[in-house]
Amino acid sequence: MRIVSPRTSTFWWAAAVTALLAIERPTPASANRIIVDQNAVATPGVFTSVQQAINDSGTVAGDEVFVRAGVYREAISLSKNITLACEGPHLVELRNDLGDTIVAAVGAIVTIKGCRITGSGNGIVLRQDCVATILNNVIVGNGVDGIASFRSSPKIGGSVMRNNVITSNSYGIHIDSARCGFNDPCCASVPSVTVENNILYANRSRDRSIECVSSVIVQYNNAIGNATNFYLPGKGSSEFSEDPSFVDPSRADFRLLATSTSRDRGNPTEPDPDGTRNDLGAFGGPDSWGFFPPLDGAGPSISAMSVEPNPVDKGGTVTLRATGRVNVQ
Ligand SMILES: [Ca+2]
Repeated sequence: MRIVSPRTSTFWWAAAVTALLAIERPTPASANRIIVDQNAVATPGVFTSVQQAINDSGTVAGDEVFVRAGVYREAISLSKNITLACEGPHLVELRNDLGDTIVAAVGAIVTIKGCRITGSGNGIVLRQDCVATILNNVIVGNGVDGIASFRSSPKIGGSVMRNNVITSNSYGIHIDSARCGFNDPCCASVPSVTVENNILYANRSRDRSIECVSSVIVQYNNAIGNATNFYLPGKGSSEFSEDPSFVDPSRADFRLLATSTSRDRGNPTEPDPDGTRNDLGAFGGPDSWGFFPPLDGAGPSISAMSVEPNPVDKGGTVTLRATGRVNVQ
């Protein structure tokens, strides 16, 4: 009979709990995850300010700055080729009441996902030659535009804006230039921009105005209640204007009701974590794994779990395998 000390037993149990709760896609082995938590005590590798985490000399290209729940009032400059990931757009608000909230520097290659972004200026500004992947954000109530790239030749080709809710801004998406027009030769070498599975809702001006890219793919977006819907480019064949049926937009709750017709309407090649077709907006699509399903109490519930090998030698390594089911209400 094997005798296990209490301390070792406690450690193993803690490891099991961590494994159960870690319903998150792990960061690549080569990348670091730097934690920002305004409720934590700052220690090496844990920050209370987003910008401090980005600026830290230990944060390098390929890393992920991961922001835990809270309202973070600061101007954020993304000057490194990193991922800025929030715990969820219902949990984390990035807010700047004194100007633009997130500015991606000239030449930056960035991913911004899972955040609620608001402020007095633009929500996200992409400076020249940026390549931005903007996923699963709620970009709401900005004094100027939701996503903006203008005032110079933007050249943000290759950028992707997918599964966001963009609402109550001036323009929802505003990609413009004093130099270049749509399909202008000066932009001919710039790769395409993709805008899909977004809900563009009740913006004060145009839902989107996208110029100065060699081509733009717009598909599976729902645009409704903006001063102009499907402004530039025009409406794609897979796009529509229907009430998204948010849970409670007056309280910034942009999850979809069970009856929403924006469920299961996104790009069929980009399914939700439960395997169903993509739900438009910030709480659907393949990158919503950290905060899917959208409604409280919907799971996932663990239906089976095994520990291998069992028994395991003291100091040995076990593998936990769990089967979970997501109950979409
Ligand atoms: Ca779905």
